[in-house]
Amino acid sequence: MFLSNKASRIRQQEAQHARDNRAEIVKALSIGQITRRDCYKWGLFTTAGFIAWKNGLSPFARSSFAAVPTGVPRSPLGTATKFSQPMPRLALQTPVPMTKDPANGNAKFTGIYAGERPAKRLSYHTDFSADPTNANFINPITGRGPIEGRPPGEVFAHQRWDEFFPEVGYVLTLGQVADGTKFHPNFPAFQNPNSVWTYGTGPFARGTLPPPLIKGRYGQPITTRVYNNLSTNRADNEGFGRNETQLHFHNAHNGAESDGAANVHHFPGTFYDYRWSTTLARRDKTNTQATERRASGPNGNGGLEQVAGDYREIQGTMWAHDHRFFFTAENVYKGNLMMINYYSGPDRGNEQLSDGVNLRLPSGKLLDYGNTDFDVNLIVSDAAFRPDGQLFFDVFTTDGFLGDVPLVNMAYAPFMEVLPRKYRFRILNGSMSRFYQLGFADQNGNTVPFKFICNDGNLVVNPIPNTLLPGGTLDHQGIAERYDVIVDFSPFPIGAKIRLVNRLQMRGDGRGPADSLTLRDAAARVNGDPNDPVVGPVLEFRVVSQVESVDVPGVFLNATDADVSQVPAKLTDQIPIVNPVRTRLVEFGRAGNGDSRQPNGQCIPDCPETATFPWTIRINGQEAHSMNANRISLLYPKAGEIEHWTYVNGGGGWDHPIHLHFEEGVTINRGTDTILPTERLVRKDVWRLHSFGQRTVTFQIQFGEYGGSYVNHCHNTVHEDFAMLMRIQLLTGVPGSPQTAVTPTPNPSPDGVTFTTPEILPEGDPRTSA
Ligand SMILES: [Cu+2]
Repeated sequence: MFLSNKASRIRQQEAQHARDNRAEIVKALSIGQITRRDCYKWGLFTTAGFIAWKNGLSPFARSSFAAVPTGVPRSPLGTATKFSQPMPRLALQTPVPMTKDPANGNAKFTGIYAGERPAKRLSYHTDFSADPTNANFINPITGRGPIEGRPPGEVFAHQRWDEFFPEVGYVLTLGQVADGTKFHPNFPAFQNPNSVWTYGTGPFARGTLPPPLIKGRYGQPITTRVYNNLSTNRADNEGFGRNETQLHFHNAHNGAESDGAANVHHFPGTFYDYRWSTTLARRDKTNTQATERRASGPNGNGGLEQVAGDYREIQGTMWAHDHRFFFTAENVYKGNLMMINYYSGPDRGNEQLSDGVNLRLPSGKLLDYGNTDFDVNLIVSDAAFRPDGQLFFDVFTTDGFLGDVPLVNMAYAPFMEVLPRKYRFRILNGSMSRFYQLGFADQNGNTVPFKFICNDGNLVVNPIPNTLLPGGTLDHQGIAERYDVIVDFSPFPIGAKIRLVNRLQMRGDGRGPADSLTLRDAAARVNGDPNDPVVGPVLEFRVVSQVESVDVPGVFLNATDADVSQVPAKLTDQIPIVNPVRTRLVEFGRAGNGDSRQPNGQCIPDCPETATFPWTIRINGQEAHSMNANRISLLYPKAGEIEHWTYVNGGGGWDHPIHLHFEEGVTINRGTDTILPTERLVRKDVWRLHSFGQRTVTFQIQFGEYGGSYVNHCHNTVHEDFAMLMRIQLLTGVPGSPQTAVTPTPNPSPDGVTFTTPEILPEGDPRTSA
């Protein structure tokens, strides 16, 4: 249907009006000018808490206003055009060595961070609790509460501290974005300091874009100290985002105290020490003497440091992001994310070194490991902007939030110069609600071949050619999923342009994917589909004869250089499927009314005043619940027990990419549906539960080495924040540790953490249920 220009203009104005009104209400609520009660009184909320459909106030009124996915006027692009700015590489962070203090076993930062207080096994909150008047341990910005956000005592001590003693350290700050930040040089406005919250390097820094990249390696544990340098005033957020954070290292094998999702958010002025252990899974069960060469990390000098554990569990492409319960979507969207690559003996990030273990995947050869000249992290996401050019998020939506501006590494539709040779791309879906289906197309819209090598950071046994995938492109990619692919540009002449193209349309309400265009059709929509500008090409590769090295700046790499990289026919070995100790059934849906809010109106932790909770999770067919940090929905009693879990989409037309923290499952089947080769027997940590077909998945899982409180949730972060999240309790700590018992619930406040005793759903506890 075509609207007259005038009708269209009126709708745009109505949409803008509605957005302004909603923004005003949120602001007034956040600074206490009005209350929820006022909203009911004025008829703005229904008793269920939804914003009523009134004068265009409904957030669900998208399609009636504007034919773009945000439901509001197109974001202003100024004079910016696609493919007119170079793609920023993620901001590589440099660690300092850490040394052990023989006097007390603390880990001392060195170099530029020598002035930092040491990292310790026990949180500084422990010292604060012992003497709340000692200024050394008090939040220096607010003068109240502990200086470290990690909860006090043994339960939140770093597990296996001496065994995984940190050898390198990073100091980062989550802060207001630096002055002069734009998503494209020709966009109309610089971002206000509170429009974007990102990581900066060093203590109490401003945030910067692009997001950071950290290179980890097996055998070299890391401390990452994160300062919160946001305003102490919650209302200083440009309409969305909560000034409290916990940083989740998405699926790295870490103790719960460092998982960043144990209800341990911390406050402006404080820091939190995360110990990223680089533990290889199964170290207590398999290859315990570290005799297997493939279970290893690069030692920095051409050799290997062998570690205990199962080489088939090696992880590579990962990321980290905010996980403040009930505010994750707002915070991650605001820029609170980074990527982390783990390097191992087989996946070394060096394409030349030949030792019988290294796979020599495309990467580069100037560095011993972790070359990124030909191994490129790509964060694909979508955003929207207010008419004044500031980043915009709709805090009222519970279905999903779609932007109308495609970003790669937080830059608007950039280009990247490549040499005519093989490249590896590590593609992360960094959106809040959007699914992608990405392919590579040449200038004529023809499919450019690729090989799929990793799913969610896990090597597949054999590379999968794109010809085995629907339409010659990647499968749907849900939020937080990572796909690593190899593309060979060598058939192309200098000057050729190849584009990364999104061919997946979303339903306008944000609930999930709709139809896929053909790659050719999508590639032809250079400026985006008229109904959804994020469908179409999002990144352009330009084949050139020379590029400067990013690994060793000043060195130039040429098209005539030999490509010594390899893509072996076999990358790893299959983990077999065995008979499980037990099975579990987890249903993600909208059953019941959502019980995140207690009878007194409070959430644990605190949630937005306006929040309602349509999303629920049901275990083994019992009552459905929404998120409550003091409720354990699923308990895993004993390290090493192999279970089979089945996830089911409860229906209703929403798609859910479900993320399990801490361990990857080996995907067994998709119920009676066909399973693609990129999932069949493949290790994953996010599984898409579609609404039409592919509604279920069964996988094999086991936990070990660490224990504590983890979570399982929908990674459509809008669903997650409206409480499609449950707590998992692992009793899998080392014998004798507190992590063999149920974790008391930490309840963070600006004055410190208090603990409560969680309830445990009987249907999730095999110790008591049949
Ligand atoms: Cu969901």
